[in-house]
Amino acid sequence: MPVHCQQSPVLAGSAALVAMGALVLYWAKPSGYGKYVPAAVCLSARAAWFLQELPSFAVPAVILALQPRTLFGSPATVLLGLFCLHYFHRTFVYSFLTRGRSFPVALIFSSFFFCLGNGLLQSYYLIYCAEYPAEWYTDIRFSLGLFLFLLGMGINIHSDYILRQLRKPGEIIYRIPQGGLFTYVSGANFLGEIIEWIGYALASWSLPALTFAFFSLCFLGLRAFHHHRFYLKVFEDYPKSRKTLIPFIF
Ligand code: NDX
Repeated sequence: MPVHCQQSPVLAGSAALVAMGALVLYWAKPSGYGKYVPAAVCLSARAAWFLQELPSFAVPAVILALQPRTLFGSPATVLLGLFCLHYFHRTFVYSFLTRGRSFPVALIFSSFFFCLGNGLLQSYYLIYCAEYPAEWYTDIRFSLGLFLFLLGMGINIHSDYILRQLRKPGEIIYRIPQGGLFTYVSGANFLGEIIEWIGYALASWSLPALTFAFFSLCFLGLRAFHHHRFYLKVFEDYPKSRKTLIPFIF
């Protein structure tokens, strides 16, 4: 373990992600935005997604920029760069394309601090604690993890695109998603993101990444369950063969 790595914040941050994931499942309530938005003070979806996801991009991007050029190309900087890539898309592309409904201001604050904390945790661990052998890029954990990360990101972006095409600009209506992995599951975009963060945890072989994958599985898995239940309730002709999150299984 490098000399300037403090174990305690890494363990505390990872434990917090596990606790939040468990809390999400224990409460098992629909997350109060999108289909389940309560009557609350809201901000437009574009502004909300930009503001709440920004820390997950800005924190690792600044930490990477402060690293000596000699460090660029090391597994830690490449892995942190992948994290930045995901959140660059979520912050500057997804948020400006979304046709979602307004987002509760209270949730934006908790999301902002969630993304700030997760950005700090993943960045701190990779830059100040992680150690990788010289042959890490040829290790099966890195190559399989990178493949899953990119596969999951592709599924996630494609599925979110399908959802966006269900509405004309300004519409706030729900229709049955068709095509892509929505042929098999109601939470295709969530399945993509879960695969992505499982791949990231494999490629970085780190506790913080593993616990973020666990949190995403809990939060998005439950959200897929609520979406599937919503669709079955609202659409009589919802495809009966379609599963919630895992094709042909669940
Ligand atoms: N944001 C991650 N909990 C969350 C914000 C809320 O990125 O304190 C987790 C994220 C945060 C949450 C975040 C963490 C936990 C928090 C919570 C707030 C409170 C909570 C902090 C940070 C908390 C405790 C106390 C336990 C700690 O109108 P609309 O918006 O529904 O329209 C939707 C549209 N759409 C349709 N349109 C037409 N017809 C249909 N049938 C449609 N179905 C959907 O598509 C949207 O515009 C769009 C996508 O909607 P949806 O519901 O499918 O996805 P959504 O949940 O909005 O996520 C969007 C993307 C998606 O790719 C997903 O994978 C990713 O963001 N995401 C989302 C949530 C968390 C996350 C990733 C992650 O954990 N990795």
